[in-house]
Amino acid sequence: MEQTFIMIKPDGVQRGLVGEIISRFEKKGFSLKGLKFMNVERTFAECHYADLSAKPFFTGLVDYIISGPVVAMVWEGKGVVATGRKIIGATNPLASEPGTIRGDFAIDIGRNVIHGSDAVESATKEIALWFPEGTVSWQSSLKSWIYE
Ligand code: IDP
Ligand code: MG
Repeated sequence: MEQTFIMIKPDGVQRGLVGEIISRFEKKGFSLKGLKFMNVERTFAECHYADLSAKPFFTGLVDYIISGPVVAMVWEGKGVVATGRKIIGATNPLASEPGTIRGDFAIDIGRNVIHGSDAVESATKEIALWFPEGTVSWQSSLKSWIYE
């Protein structure tokens, strides 16, 4: 089953959105497979965002991610990578639809509350980076009520 990496950024934590965000993924029917509350080192954040290292906002982005604790999660389910991105909304919250997490809770692109993997390949890389110890193996007893 497909998995994605979701991270509640420091602003999401500070603003008390952890429960709300987890709830949206849970209510959709996705399964939580990994969860950590942690501070990240600068070099770790640089590694996570390595693809953006040439961007002018890179240093500011890394400063933002290391500015406080984050919630790192792995969610599992059919189509969870693409649907997770839809639940999150567009990168710039001013363009995110109402009903999405960024559309409902954010304004600035540099304070957009949450990260989600953008493809199955990047999800695999990000899960390996953030959860080198592996994830939790379990099966929700609701599975047959969510999948036909
Ligand atoms: P994504 O988070 O929607 O996948 P990316 O393009 O991968 O968007 O950018 C990663 C993160 O970098 C964004 O979520 C946002 O926090 C930040 N970011 C992207 N573009 C800008 C910008 O133009 N100014 C400031 N921060 C940006
Ligand atoms: Mg991205």
